[in-house]
Amino acid sequence: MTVLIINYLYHALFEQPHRGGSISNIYSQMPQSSIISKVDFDKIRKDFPVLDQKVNGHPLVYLDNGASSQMPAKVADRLDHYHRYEHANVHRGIHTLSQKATDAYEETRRKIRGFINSRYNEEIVYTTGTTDSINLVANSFGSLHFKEGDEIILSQMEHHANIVPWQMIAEKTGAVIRVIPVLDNGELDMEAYKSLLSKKTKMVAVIHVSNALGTVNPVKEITALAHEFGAAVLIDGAQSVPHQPVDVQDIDCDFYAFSAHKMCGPTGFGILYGKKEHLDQMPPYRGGGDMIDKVSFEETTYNVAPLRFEAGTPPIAAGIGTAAAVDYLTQIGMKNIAEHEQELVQYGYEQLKKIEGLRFIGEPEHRASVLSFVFDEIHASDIGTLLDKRGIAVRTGHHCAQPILRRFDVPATTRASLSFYNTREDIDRLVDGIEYAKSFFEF
Ligand code: 7TS
Repeated sequence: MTVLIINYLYHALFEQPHRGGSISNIYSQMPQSSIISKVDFDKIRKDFPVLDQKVNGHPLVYLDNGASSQMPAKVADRLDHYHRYEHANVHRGIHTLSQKATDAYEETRRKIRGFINSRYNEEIVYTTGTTDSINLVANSFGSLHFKEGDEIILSQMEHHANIVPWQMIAEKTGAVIRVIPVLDNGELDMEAYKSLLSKKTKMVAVIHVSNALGTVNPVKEITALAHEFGAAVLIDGAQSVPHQPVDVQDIDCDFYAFSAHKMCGPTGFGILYGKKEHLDQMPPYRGGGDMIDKVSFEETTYNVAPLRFEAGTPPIAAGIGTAAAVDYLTQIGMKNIAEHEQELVQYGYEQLKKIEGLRFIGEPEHRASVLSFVFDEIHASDIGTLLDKRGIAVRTGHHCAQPILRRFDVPATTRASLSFYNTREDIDRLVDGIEYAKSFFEF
């Protein structure tokens, strides 16, 4: 009986495979006229009520999107509606409300599949964020495949979320971590990467877009090179999915991790994409309800992937809100978002470069959404505090990427991280704010 119910749920939740092609399912389902070709980004800004406020007496300029992006009213409304009228637990109730919640929650899997063009719904694992996604792979894939002397290749520009989980599993299994160095311009040293690869390499885990430098890494090439040696590849996509179209079949990576709260969605929800062939083999990472097939004190058997990785009551509302965020971004078009942000980040780069004493950390050829800089005579936290007095929100510090800051011999940077709802005026306000901050320090 239990098996029958699981089979029923499995077939109800997951559809047939979606093969190849670079056009995402979501685009192909949508009438072309509903995809805005020339987007009015000034109008789009009005979708974000949070941006329409004063902070310390000044209109807010929000340039901390790398930490977390803002939520449009449509996504907030979706969350509110769920909480008020639709709430029930998922994957268990026979009653209508529970089935409706399950349908809405599972719809997210289908939407994410289209958004990143994965092949199957079952390749989309729900997690609580990028950090959780990477921990899942490190623990589950790592405990299955790593042994003494195997090598895990990371890069020098990783976020701590893509360093520490690998160190923890390396300690348990005897695997060894190797690091791809970063060049002076903030790009990966690809020649060094090639020389690190060997038959011992079991995993290459690299960031798609650096949260500390803005560098866009050649993840397709990195993946192809790793596959020549039979190694699996995990891409940390926390800073890429919100800013550009991502196609996991085109990259051909084995795993891809990202967070909803950096792409106009709620906190507490994230995604792990994993190739079916891997997920089907991987053992569960957490135990509890929902992830099992049969439980007895003698023996427990597990559910199929991805449910095997989703123990306990999940963040249902956040999952449903994420589908609304995907709809919202898809309606604007990720290609339009990427083009707009490219224009904006280039403008920001040129304007900031004119400021005397400002030094960029990272000057890569391909940059996405991040401008990270220092002044030799002023600490980043002083800049950040003075910008805040002008209503300008930036992040200062090591951005949870201490190794790369050490590489550039700085303890902290000031980071402006952009989103599509930012404007040239926001950049101009940032430049004014920096001049204001500088005026407190005579040198
Ligand atoms: N990977 C990258 C590249 C990130 O930028 C972040 C968060 C994470 C992983 C972790 O994501 P989480 O949602 O699991 O926390 N980055 C930042 C940042 O740059 N400032 O605050 C958080």
